[in-house]
Amino acid sequence: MGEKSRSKGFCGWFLVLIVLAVVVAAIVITVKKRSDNHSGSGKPEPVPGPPGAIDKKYSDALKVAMKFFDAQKSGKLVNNEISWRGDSGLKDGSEAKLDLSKGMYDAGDHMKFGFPMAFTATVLSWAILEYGDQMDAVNELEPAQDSLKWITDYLINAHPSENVLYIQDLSQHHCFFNAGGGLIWVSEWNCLQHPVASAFLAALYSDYMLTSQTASISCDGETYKPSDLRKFARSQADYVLGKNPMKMSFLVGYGDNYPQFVHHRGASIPADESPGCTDGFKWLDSTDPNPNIAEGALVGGPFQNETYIDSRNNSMQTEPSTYNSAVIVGLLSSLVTTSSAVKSFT
Ligand SMILES: *[C@@H]1O[C@H](CO)[C@@H](O)[C@H](O)[C@H]1NC(C)=O
Ligand SMILES: *[C@@H]1O[C@H](CO)[C@@H](O)[C@H](O)[C@H]1NC(C)=O
Ligand SMILES: CC(=O)N[C@H]1CO[C@H](CO)[C@@H](O)[C@@H]1O
Repeated sequence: MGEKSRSKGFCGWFLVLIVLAVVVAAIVITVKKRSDNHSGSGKPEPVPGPPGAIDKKYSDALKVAMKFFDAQKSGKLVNNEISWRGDSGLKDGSEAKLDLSKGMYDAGDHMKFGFPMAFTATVLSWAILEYGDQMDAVNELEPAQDSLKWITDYLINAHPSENVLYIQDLSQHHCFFNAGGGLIWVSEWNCLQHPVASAFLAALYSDYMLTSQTASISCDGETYKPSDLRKFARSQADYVLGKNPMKMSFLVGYGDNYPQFVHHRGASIPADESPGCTDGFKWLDSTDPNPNIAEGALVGGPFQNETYIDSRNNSMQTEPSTYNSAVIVGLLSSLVTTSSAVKSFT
């Protein structure tokens, strides 16, 4: 307690707010940059240059993370490579005479929430816009674009006419903060969404600083260089991938030790079963690990005291989501090679 932890908490919040503010700036700059070129203003663009050397750790993790989108697809699956997934939601929207069969289930249940899906599409498209070349360098650009289209196909159909949008809202979970050790920690429920999103934005901001040749920024009396922001981004990614007191990777399928009791209907029910809606609780309550691996799932993550209870009924820690996947894909794309901007300006 006392001054120190409070000011730490403040600085953490401040950092989160700064990186969030950058979202708006980055979108404006990116859009402007594109339209400037199209209008032929003749202003020189920052040259992104070729992606640098590939970092195997982040490249492997990116390949794993990208797979979760496939596990979440609704509708008639195309080139499905997941043995335990099949077609679903084929009649969605039929009551309204709309084809809402595509889109993605947002988390462990069979729910297609509009706002999380829109968030996922926004972050994913943003990551592609910023780091598409990095994704391409490790053959992950096409899968990313394919997943994005799977969502936008749904969203476009869900918006059949002006002022009409078929959506479902998601209630907010309570959040609190206490800036803690290595991991930025904001909320007990799905805690990893915050550090991973902050890390993605920090990596991006670091690249923008390099591109605009900004030497440093100040936060709460501290000065941060682009390399500091990138270091922070890496620290959060490394924590998620296993560099933590639990020695656990929170990205399912990455590393040797990852969650086995992911709160995920498809992963916890044997593929040859076809239970009714509420029959699934039989498997939820089972003490056996999931029969199917929800590869690429980024689970909710640890408590503030750095413990993780790997239990299917513990959804605040063990449930993955597509919006988690969008931010981890963004973060890993930014780290997958040494930033091209770094090369250009050092
Ligand atoms: C860690 O925190 C959780 C959630 O606050 C709590 O339930 C659990 O008992 C704590 N574990 C330890 C070892 O302190
Ligand atoms: C959740 O599961 C764990 C172990 O699988 C069990 O010990 C605990 O009692 C369960 N809690 C609830 C609320 O069902
Ligand atoms: C990236 C991009 O679109 N570059 C274009 C910008 O505009 C010039 C001149 O119109 C084109 O030659 C570039 O290909």
